[in-house]
Amino acid sequence: MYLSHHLTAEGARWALDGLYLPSLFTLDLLLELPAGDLQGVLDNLSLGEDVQEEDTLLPPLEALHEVWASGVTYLISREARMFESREADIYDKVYDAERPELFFKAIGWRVAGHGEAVRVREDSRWNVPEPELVLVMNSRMEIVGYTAGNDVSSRDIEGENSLYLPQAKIYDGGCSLGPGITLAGPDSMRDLLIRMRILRDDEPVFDEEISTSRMKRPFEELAGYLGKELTFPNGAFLMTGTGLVPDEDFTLTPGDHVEVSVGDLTLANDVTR
Ligand code: DO4
Ligand code: MG
Repeated sequence: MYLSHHLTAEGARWALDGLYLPSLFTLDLLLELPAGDLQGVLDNLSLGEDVQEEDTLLPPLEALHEVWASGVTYLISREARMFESREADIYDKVYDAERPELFFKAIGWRVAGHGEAVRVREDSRWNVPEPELVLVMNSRMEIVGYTAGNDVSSRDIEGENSLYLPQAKIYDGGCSLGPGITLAGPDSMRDLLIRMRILRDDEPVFDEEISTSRMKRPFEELAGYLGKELTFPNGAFLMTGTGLVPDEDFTLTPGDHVEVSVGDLTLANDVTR
């Protein structure tokens, strides 16, 4: 089952497998439900007309959904951060620690969707896209789906001082998600291919892939830590970390085009100032 979010003449509407759901349907309400009830509830909703080509695709979340992120969940992310940072050992420690790294990334209204622009910070000279599997969780922190995400990051700001992490990670145009949500349980996500392509002047300058099976921590552990002392009555999104890092001499530049594929979902964004 695939959920997509669109701007229609009557306002924002969700669609299931390409057919519009009732206009009162919200993701907020769906994610209040236990995982075991989702399929039954969706099966009983009456589906309307086909999504129209002129209906703009919106990011697959609502204004007040929170997007969180985990970090240093793949070996390559640990190594890249140890290279860029003056405090290399913190990345080494968190990779092996019982408690994962979790940080706030974006509120729903600030997230860019498929086809919208992402940005690099003007006060940063070294930036990268981070292609990530993004878990969709309900109010009980059960994993009920996934989407693709780009955790655009400033490597020099984070590298200068790890206390600058929020500035390296949270800014206008620093997060994209999409195109839609594949509703599925966590077992279907354990060996998904994540691919990132970066095009500059229509030529690929980066094209690599990795499987989610290379992730150090189980998804349930990340979701469990996020929900330990935080409640999300309408669900939450969790980026699960990057396993693909361009070489040190690469920086993302306005004009670049980034494609992040997770399984059969592809999120594409141009980079602007
Ligand atoms: O520790 C900083 C952030 C790590 C991150 O975003 C990642 O590994 O994807
Ligand atoms: Mg990341």
